[in-house]
Amino acid sequence: MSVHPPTSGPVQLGPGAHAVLRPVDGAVITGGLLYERRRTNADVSIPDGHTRLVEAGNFHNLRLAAGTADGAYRNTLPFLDSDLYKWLEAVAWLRSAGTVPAAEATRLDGWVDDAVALLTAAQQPDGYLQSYFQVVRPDEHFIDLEWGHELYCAGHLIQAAVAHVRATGRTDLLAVATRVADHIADRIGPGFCGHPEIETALVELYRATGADRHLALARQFLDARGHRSLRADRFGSEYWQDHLPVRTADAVTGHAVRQLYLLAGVADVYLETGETALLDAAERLWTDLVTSKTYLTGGLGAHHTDEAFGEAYELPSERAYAETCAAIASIQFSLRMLLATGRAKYADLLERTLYNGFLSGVSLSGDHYFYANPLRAGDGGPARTRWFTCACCPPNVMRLLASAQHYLAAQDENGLLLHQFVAGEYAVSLAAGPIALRVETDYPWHEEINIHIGQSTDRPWTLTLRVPAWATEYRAHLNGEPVAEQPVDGWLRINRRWSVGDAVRLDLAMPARLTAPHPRVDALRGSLAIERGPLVYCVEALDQPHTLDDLVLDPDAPLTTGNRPDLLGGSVTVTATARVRTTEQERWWPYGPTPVSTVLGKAVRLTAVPYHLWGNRGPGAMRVWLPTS
Ligand code: FUB
Ligand code: ZN
Repeated sequence: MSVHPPTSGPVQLGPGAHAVLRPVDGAVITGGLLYERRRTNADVSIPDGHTRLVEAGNFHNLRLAAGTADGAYRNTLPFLDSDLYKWLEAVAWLRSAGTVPAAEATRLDGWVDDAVALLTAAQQPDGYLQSYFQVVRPDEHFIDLEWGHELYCAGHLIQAAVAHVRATGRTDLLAVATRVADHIADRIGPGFCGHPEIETALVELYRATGADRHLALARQFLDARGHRSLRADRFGSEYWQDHLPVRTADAVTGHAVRQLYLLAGVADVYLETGETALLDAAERLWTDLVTSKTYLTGGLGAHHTDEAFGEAYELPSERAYAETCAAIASIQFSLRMLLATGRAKYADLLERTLYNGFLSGVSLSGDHYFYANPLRAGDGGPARTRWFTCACCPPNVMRLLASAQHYLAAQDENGLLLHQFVAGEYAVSLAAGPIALRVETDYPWHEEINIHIGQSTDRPWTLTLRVPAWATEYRAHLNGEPVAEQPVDGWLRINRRWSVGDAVRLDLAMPARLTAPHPRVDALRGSLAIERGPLVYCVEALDQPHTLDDLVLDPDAPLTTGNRPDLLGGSVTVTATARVRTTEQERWWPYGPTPVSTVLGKAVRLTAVPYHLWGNRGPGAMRVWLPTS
């Protein structure tokens, strides 16, 4: 078995980090669903992203800032630079995986070199860098902290630069980002950004450079926030989480992406400082998030107007916002919490979000996107979009997919944990010595996961496997014999002196199942959803023989699964039974003292497809939650 050289990813914890788990660098994805989506990301999304950035004016705007182009600033949003930064980060993670063919690598590296040169030229001598404020509002630096996104852009630049140095060893972009960070530290005073993001980024800068001042600045921003010092403006202080200090807040509020990036920063600062008040806050807010403000898909954000969380249990399907960026931010937060605490529930949410509310954000073809990810759509819509005027989501998808191998496994002093099940090769250096294993699986489509030990040491170590919360039945075997150990808090731990050739097989039974909503979710009363394994299913109108809105699920009829290699790039469908409802519509006004009488007609087959695949065959009606009466 070949052991690939370690590659470096996000969240490279500092040596004194307060982490129960540490990330595993030596992970290489070799097959399966994520492999396919990452290949499309590399072959289509990232190159196409460059074209879109050129077309949208992102490079032009920076050339204006550098004084090497003429014309008007493109777009009215102040944060266009961040789209380029996320794309640069994606290229860095992609290149660090070492899987790009030589000619394509040369093309990508050329684009990156040009972008780094452009950013270097655009940066002011004092370190300031944000094309919008340099070109459009040159006298207003750090004045509009609410909407200006100056620190948000700096955060994405820093993350790109850290990825770049980890991937290439080159420090040119890191030098630009460090000058930006230092300029902000000089100029910002007691201020902070209306859109969190720089906090998590500064901790990464600290990890990459070892310079304490970056960690201190991240903590300074956490301390400053929460005293209503930003203008309340039209959405109130809760919108930017400035109504309460994060250490005392007990509910997630406001703009979902802002809240989740902030929480990723909180977890990061905890990881590097060990301040327990921050961990307590992160755990408390995570609990509020999952108890009453998360969609079944892991999606976050119930309001379109302010891209924000609703009240507790306000989770309407059709107008769910569930922005793709919010799912990504949630995955980033979950990873940090998993490392900080070692608790399996964070890996459970990470999985749910990854395979549902995140993957739905990009088309199978890799060049069309959903910005919002509703759980219900009416006839005719929505269609996936090539790029957006506010294009935060597409390059965010690219950077997450390009770094996905770093979201699968972790290590502690005793051994290796697989918290996600993805075919691949995993190598790590333990105190006991270097070890390596290979995972063969077609998860999440199928239940069987096989793990082969390819390298071990004379000393015992622990292989830990997550038994997901959804898996009510599982079987584990070691070299063909049932494993005696039982899972504890979601982890099945097998400690022994492992030999090369040892094989573990884990079967996570995946019968299709019906899921009921919390009774407080008004919008879902009387409905059920179909799930199988970690996948949420939906029904799309084009698979049904009748109008979607007139199909009533029969909850007592069996669910059957079917392998469909021909459908949507290869998928597993679930078939349920529905009755066709006909309505005796005798009155023109749909309300009255008694319900409009309806009749349930013949039984028909209802075909459900994985939610993340919906909207790949043109716009049309779709439902996750199915009425049962
Ligand atoms: O404000 C920057 C990004 O634009 C946010 O994260 C998204 O929600 C979108 O509003
Ligand atoms: Zn977005």
